[in-house]
Amino acid sequence: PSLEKDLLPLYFGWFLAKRDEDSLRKTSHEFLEQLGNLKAFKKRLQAYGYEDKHKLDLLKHFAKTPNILHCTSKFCDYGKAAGSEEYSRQEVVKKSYSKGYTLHITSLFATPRTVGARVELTEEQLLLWPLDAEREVMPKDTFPRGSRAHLTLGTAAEVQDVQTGIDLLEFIKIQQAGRDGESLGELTGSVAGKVSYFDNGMWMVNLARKIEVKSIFSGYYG
Ligand code: 2AM
Repeated sequence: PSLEKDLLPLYFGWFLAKRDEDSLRKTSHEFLEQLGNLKAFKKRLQAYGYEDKHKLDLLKHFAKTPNILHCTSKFCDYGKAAGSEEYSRQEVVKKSYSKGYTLHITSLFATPRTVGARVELTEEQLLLWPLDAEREVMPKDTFPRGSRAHLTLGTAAEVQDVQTGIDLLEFIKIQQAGRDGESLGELTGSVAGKVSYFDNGMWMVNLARKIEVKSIFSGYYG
């Protein structure tokens, strides 16, 4: 056996191709602009910590955006995170490394903490999804595999990126309990779709047309 160990990344995931990344950032702005302009949204600002509708600019509220838009498959923390070595040793991970994948975005969501895109993984992509990805952050609940798959589009100041997947699972948990949110309007254009409100400042638009983005499966070592 070799004395050398493989270097483990901060995380593995699907990284958006530059053109699609630029375009998704614009889509995210469009989403926040249209959402922020909805009458129903303006009436429900308290969850975002604002009383006066003139003070809340969602683009400013989500002060931080990721340097590279990506969908994390496995957070390794350079090997410190549980299961990261096992994950990276899998044949499917090695053979998929640096391969191209199309990601399908089915909805966009915003909470007082995060703004993100829900990703619907294909059967092939699910092979790269850790068995315990959902349980890792919500141990008390059960979810269909891949429920947590998402792209972080932005976070409020002081909020960590990891919160986006937790927020997404929170939406899904409410849906699993049989509540589909309150239908409170529609967005148009590139973000066309019905808007649902789930209490506590949780908003989701189900996209009428799924957004497809090109990506490369790889590791981030920075
Ligand atoms: P994200 O996938 O929701 O954007 C580097 O911090 C990347 O790893 C970010 O993309 C972040 O969140 C993700 N990340 C951070 N901590 C994590 C954790 N404990 N579990 C899963 N992903 C995590």
